Order: sequence, then C-alpha cells, then structure tokens
Amino acid sequence: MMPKASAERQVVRGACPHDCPDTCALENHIEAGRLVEVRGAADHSVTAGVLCTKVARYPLRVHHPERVLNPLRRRGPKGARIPAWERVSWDEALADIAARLHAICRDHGAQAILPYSYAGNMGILQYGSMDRRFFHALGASQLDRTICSSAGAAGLQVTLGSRLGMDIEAFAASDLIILWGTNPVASNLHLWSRCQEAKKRGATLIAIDPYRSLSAEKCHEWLPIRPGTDAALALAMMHVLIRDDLLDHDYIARHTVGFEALAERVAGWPPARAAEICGLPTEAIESLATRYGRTRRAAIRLNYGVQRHGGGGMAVRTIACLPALTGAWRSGAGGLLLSTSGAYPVDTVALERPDLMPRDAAGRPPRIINMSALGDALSPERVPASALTGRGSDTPVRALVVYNANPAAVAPDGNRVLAGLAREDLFTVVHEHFVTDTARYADYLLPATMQPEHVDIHRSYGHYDVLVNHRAVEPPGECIANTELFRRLARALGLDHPALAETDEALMRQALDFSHPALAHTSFEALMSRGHVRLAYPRVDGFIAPFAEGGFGTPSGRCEFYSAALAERGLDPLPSYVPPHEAAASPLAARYPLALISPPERNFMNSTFANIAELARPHGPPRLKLHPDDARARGLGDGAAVRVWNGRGEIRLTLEVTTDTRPGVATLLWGHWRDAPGTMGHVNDLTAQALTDLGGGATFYDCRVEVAAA
Ligand SMILES: Nc1nc2c(c(=O)[nH]1)N[C@H]1C(S)=C(S)[C@@H](COP(=O)(O)OP(=O)(O)OC[C@H]3O[C@@H](n4cnc5c(=O)[nH]c(N)nc54)[C@H](O)[C@@H]3O)O[C@H]1N2
Ligand SMILES: Nc1nc2c(c(=O)[nH]1)N[C@H]1C(S)=C(S)[C@@H](COP(=O)(O)OP(=O)(O)OC[C@H]3O[C@@H](n4cnc5c(=O)[nH]c(N)nc54)[C@H](O)[C@@H]3O)O[C@H]1N2
Ligand code: SF4
Ligand SMILES: [Mo]
Repeated sequence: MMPKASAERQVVRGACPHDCPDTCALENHIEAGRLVEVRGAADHSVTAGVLCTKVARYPLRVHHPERVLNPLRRRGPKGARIPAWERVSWDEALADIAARLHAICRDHGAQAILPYSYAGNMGILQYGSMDRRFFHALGASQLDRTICSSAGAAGLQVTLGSRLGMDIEAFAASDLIILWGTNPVASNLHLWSRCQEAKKRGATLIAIDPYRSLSAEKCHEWLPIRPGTDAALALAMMHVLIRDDLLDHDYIARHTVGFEALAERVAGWPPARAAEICGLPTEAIESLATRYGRTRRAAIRLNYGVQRHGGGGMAVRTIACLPALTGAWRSGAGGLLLSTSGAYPVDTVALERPDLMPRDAAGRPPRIINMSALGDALSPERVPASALTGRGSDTPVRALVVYNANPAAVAPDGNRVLAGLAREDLFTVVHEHFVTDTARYADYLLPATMQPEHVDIHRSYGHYDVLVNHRAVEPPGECIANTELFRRLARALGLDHPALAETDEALMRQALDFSHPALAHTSFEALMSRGHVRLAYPRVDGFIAPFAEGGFGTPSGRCEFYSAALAERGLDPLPSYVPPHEAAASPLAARYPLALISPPERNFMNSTFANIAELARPHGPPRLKLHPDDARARGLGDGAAVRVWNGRGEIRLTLEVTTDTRPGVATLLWGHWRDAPGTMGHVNDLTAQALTDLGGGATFYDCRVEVAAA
C-alpha cells in the first residue's frame, strides 16, 4: 500500500480489471472510506500516469445509483424491460439456489449446470480460481472460453509456439508500424501513445482495416481491406519479400523451419491475386511489402479484428510468419505483438484444481461447452455437437450461472441466446454490478464487488508486468467478490473439500510461480509492496525481445513456416488463405451483399460502461455506417431509418453515409445495450455462431447482411 497522501486522503494501489491490453496501474484516492478519484500510477512506466476516459471517471461507475447492492429474486416474467425484483437475504438466496442446483444434479446430472463467465474482471483470482474449483467439485459442464482470442492464440501457437510478442514500450522506437486489424486509440491507448512518439520521430504508420477507425485516420496510410481476407494480403507480402530477396537469410537458416515449402506456396500468391481478394490495389500491396522488407525496425501490432472470421486462426498463423522472414525480431523495436498473455507463470492447476472434477466410467471429465455457441447450447431439447468442444453428453442445460459476462449483449446469434435465456425450465443465476441485458433474465441477481472493493493479482495481454490490486474500500451494501460467492455456494451445497474454503490471501499466494525464470528475480512480498513488477525475458536495447535469438515455443523450437503438428491433424501445414464462412464469393452474398463488422465504441469496454450516461452520450445512438456507393444503390440517404437483416435476425436503426467504411462493408460500432435509443434489436442478432478454423473462436465480423429503408 502507498503512504497516506494527506490526513484526509488515502491512496491505495490498484490495477485496472477491464478486458484491455493496457492493464493500467491505478491509484485509488479514498476520502472518509469513499472512492473519490482514480488516477493512473506515474511510477508504472506503461501507464505513465495516464488513464482512458472510462476509468478516469470510475467513481461514476462505482457510485452509480443503479448499482445492484443486495441479492434480488425475480418476480415478473423473464426478460422484462423493467424487471420486478424482490429483495432477499444472502442466506435465503444461497439456500434456495443450492436447493435448485441440488435438484438439477439429482434429476439430470451435474453436467446440466453450465457456468458462463468471461473477462468482465481480468484479475487472476476473480477471473478464474474459486469459481473453477466450485464447478469442478460439483461436476458441472466445463466452458470453453472462446469468445475473444482463442483463434488468434491457436494461430500464434502454430507459428511462434507461444503467446509472446513485442514489448509495448518498443513501439516508440520503431520506424514502421503496421496497425493490422486494431484500433488502439480506442482499445489500446498506451500503445497508441508509443505509436505517436514513433510518428514524431519520423516513423511511418499504416492501418489495415475495412473501417477508417479513429486510429486509421491518424495513420499515414489506410488500406481498406475486405473483411476476413488478411491472410491473402500476408501471402502476397511474403511473395514480394522472397521474389525481391528482402530476407534475413541468417535468421531464416538459424531460427525457422520450412522456408523452401513456404517459398513454393507463396510463389502462387502474386500481389495481383491478393488484390482481387482483398479489394486493394496491386501497387498498394507491392509498396507495403517493399517498405516492410526494407525496414529493419518494423513492428506489426496485430489484433483481434483479424481473427473474428472463419479463417481467423490461419490468418494469424500466416501474418505471424512475416517478422521471421525479414529478421525483424532481432531488434527490440521490430517484430509482432498480438498478445503477451503466455509470458506469465500463472499456476492454473493450483488455482483451478482440475483434479476435483469427477470422471465417468471411461475416465472422461465433464463435457465442454463452447461459449461462442451459447445460443445452440441453450436449446431445450439437447446440446448439439456443434456447441461441444470434443465429444460429450447432449443433455440439455438446466441451470446457468453467469458472472464476469453479459451474454445477452455480447454472444453471437442473439435471438437464439435470448430464446434460451427465456426458457421457463432454465434456472439462471447472475452475479453482477448492474441490471444488464442478461440480468433481466436472472432468477437470482446477486451483487458483485468492483475493483476497489476486493483484492487481486493481474497479468496483462498487452505488456509484461504483474500488478497487484489492493482493497481500498469496504464493499457497499451486500456486494461480494466472485471468490466469496463460490465459497458461499460451496458451503450451501455441502461441498466440504478444503480447497473450496481457502481465503483470497491464500489464493493470491498460489497464483504465480515465483521459481519460474520470469519471476525468480523478485518475490511475492516485493510484488505486494511495490505494486508492480516486470517479468524477466531476453532484452535488446532495453526492450523485451522474446525471439531476437530464436527460442520459439514450437515443437521444433523454431518459427514454423511448415507445421508438422498441423499436418498431423490433417490440416494445411503451410500458411494459407481460408476464406470467411460468409465470403464475398459465397452464394449467400447474392442475398446479403454487405459484410457487417461491429468493432467496439471507444467509451465502452465491450458492454461495460454503456449504462454510464456521461460516457454513452458522446457516442450518441448506434448508427449503421455505409459507403455512399452502397447507400445510393439502395436509394438511402444520410439519416434514413433502415432495417438491416439476414437469415438470423433483423434490426432497425439510423443510417450514416460515410466514406469511413469501405464499399461493400457495413460498420456498426458495438457495446451498446439492447435498449439503446433509436434502435430495435441488437447487432448480435445478426452475427453467427459459426466457429473459426483453429481455436473454436467466435466469428463476429464474418456476417453478411442486406440493408433497406425501414
Ligand atoms: N475502448 C475499448 N477498448 C477495448 C475494448 C472495448 O470494447 N472498448 N475491448 C477490449 C477487448 S475485449 C479486446 S479483445 C480488444 C480488441 O482490440 P482490437 O483487436 O484492437 O479491437 P478493435 O479496437 O475493435 O480493433 C479491431 C479493428 O479491426 C477492424 N477489422 C474488422 N474486421 C477486420 C478484418 O477482417 N481485417 C482487418 N485487418 N481489420 C478488421 C475493425 O474495423 C477494428 O477497427 O480491445 C479491448 N479494448
Ligand atoms: N458484435 C460484437 N460482439 C462482440 C465483440 C465485438 O467486437 N462485436 N467482441 C467480443 C469480445 S472481444 C469479447 S471479449 C466479449 C466480451 O464479453 P464479456 O466478457 O461478457 O464483456 P462485458 O460485456 O464487458 O461484460 C462483462 C460483465 O461482467 C461484469 N463484471 C465486471 N467485473 C465483475 C466482477 O468482478 N464480478 C462479476 N460477477 N461481474 C463482473 C460487468 O459488470 C459486465 O456486465 O464480447 C464479444 N462480443
Ligand atoms: S480500460 Fe485500459 S486504458 Fe483504461 S484504465 Fe483500464 S487498462 Fe488502462
Ligand atoms: Mo475481447
């Protein structure tokens, strides 16, 4: 904890819990036991004293008048716009929930219970520790958490063998920065500030994005690529690099496998071929590749926009080959960054205790349900094979326990999700801060603590630091942390394994392996008192540079242009282009000619913050953005009331005609709740449950629609 700032004001160290690559170090300012201000820590180099608009105004969220402060039982119909609740005591709520879950276990088996959680809170404890232990001990279905990053993670695993990448600080020293499917002004502010430093030094910034995002408009060049075609672009870039010998032969010889096979593959990808697929000029591809090949300190900030398509895993695997061809990894200020989450020696076995899971006669643990197919998983008759990861029982889900997530607003194929949530025979428990779109369907809505009110340890997926979140204030009302909820539920259900009673302090000590080389230079105590520590990884010029000397985590220990592991699984062992499920060339495109993408709004964090009026107001109501050519072809003008539909759903809202979105692409910024002003329906009523080629990920941006006047 930090010293008292003054007699009245105390400053307590925290960490931002939101699903953001920046994982900022916070200073919570407390007066008379109340959070009055949140500042970015100045002594944490990544945060550098700066926060985004959302968290800089965090007291608005913590003290929001609509915050849920007590356990509530639903009284009216499920999904009512204004739900009716009855306040109950924790004891009563726990006893009733335990009785309901117990009856489901007895009548249908514990696999009929499904936990549904994601990254509303990214703390190692609050994201996944006591909750996993509880559901494991119960024998509930497991959840495959695929909604965000699993395709990209699988793609990186193939080529690099781990989720490691460039140091965020190194971007400031890069000479060429390619923002590939990412909008850091909105979603990665502290990387953007490094990009701006580089720009001031004379670096070139290029954005590859179907939409002229807040970041793309500040780059030197914007390449408005057709959604889901990035792999084709990368293959053509590799064609040029090899054709023109813009290669680091020494790096290739020492640290890669499969160069000959790669060269043969990309020989078939002249820029003209990619130009046709990507909807970009051939010269733009030539020039991008040449500049990339001629710049030693060339950085690619790859992000998740690229992998939310049917071929998303292969796209990441393909793009991740680029820096090994040119040897960009050698310099700290070159290489690629998608995620650093693989850097942390988190002891998940100790935290989650998979050993507590029961096994069936064949020795198999409970089935695994893919969260990106929640709509199908909630079918009343059976869980279809398409919603399962691997094989398992098809018995219907009869209880859903939601925490750290808002599936009614974030899961694809929203009409199917809502139909499932509305089932009278589904018992739903939601642990939340607010009456979200999902909470409206809850049988029990339970009050959760926010970041200043509980403890945690944080890793990051955008930098290499570990952070501590100390508790700064008493929880308001009857709010409890996720860890405490699952301790209480375990007790109520009579689950008496000692692992289910461990305190948060005990869990904190188990979270990280301090004997791992990345942490051996420090200790738990040092972390607690300093508030943050940087992991130890190889450095070049002061920046963490994980692959400067090779050291890839693949089976061969090299960057794998050729992957024997993919070949063994019967998949293409070489980088390739896998078209989107709903590609421009598919028969579906005749009926639904527009590709719809729905990246997040700047002032929201997924669907979090969308209910804070001060943050929502600047965005205004959601608007569908269409290129003037596409609007004209449909006789639509700016401000028209339109309907947007496909085979999955229909929504109504206002049109904005703008050259910020490329022809053939409709853009609808996302994060708004279902009852956003001026709209009927929600963008996720249009998105599909289809999964990615690798990693079983969600395909939010692989979605065709048609638009007409409402
Ligand atoms: N303010 C804010 N910050 C956030 C979030 C938020 O909701 N709000 N969400 C957080 C989360 S959960 C995540 S996963 C990260 C995501 O971080 P990013 O992946 O950086 O996400 P976005 O900012 O949406 O940027 C994705 C960009 O990809 C573009 N795009 C869409 N399809 C394609 C395509 O096929 N190819 C290419 N090249 N580009 C494409 C979109 O137009 C968008 O501009 O951000 C995190 N940070
Ligand atoms: N159309 C479209 N859909 C998308 C995306 C997109 O770009 N377009 N992006 C996708 C991506 S990248 C992601 S990651 C997912 C995000 O999906 P989610 O992880 O579901 O994210 P949020 O919508 O922020 O919901 C998190 C909820 O957790 C609650 N919460 C926060 N902290 C705690 C806590 O400590 N305890 C409990 N019990 N609750 C807490 C918050 O109040 C919030 O309601 O959405 C996906 N959906
Ligand atoms: S949301 Fe991101 S930028 Fe904002 S405070 Fe949290 S970690 Fe920092
Ligand atoms: Mo995400």
